[in-house]
Amino acid sequence: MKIDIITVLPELLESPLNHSIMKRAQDKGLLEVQLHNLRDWAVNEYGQVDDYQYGGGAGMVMMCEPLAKCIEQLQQQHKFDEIIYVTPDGEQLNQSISNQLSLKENILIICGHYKGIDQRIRDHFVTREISIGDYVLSGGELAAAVLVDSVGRLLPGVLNDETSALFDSFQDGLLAPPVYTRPAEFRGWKVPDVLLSGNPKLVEEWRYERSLEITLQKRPDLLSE
Ligand code: 6GU
Repeated sequence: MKIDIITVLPELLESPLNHSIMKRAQDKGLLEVQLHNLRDWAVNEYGQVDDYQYGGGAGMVMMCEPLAKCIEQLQQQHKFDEIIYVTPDGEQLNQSISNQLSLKENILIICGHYKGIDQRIRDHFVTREISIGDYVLSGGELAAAVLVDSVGRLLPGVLNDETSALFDSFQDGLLAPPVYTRPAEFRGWKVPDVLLSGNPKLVEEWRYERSLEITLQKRPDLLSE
């Protein structure tokens, strides 16, 4: 899978996308992420990519021309399955959306800043708008990093048995069960006996029951969907 990202702050994305599992995905050739600095398509020598909004009001808006030119240049390299604008007024990201996106070949993500991007880019290029939750970030970069991480880790071969996505919270509509590691007793706090039983069937049953219990307790909305 290839993900292109248009941003005015590539530095904000470099670190999160080049460590741990995202790094492994790219090293293995399963995921390619390419950052594009929108200032390379600026309208003048000062690197301008934003301007005041029509109708007045505080805050700058990212201009059509740099975005359109950048997008069109990237479109000459390949057709995008989705052109995603990350924005607080988009549909809220969830595991099901990440699963869907993980099946795509080429995705373009546009990160907004200031008051956002000119509506005409949304109307004429963007195919999907995604938010990562009901709060406002200073720009789309951190949201894009979240999106790429949640999608990238689902690509076949990225995770191994130990990190398998199959047992993640949400993957089966339930929250994950509690986990424990050595020692079996710490300050008198014991690991549940069943996990030491060596009986995989009992362990699996216990985990499923804990998952149900925890989901009912913390996120009953997940069970009624
Ligand atoms: Cl995608 N962008 C910004 N700026 N803020 C957000 C968001 C996105 N999702 C939640 N808050």
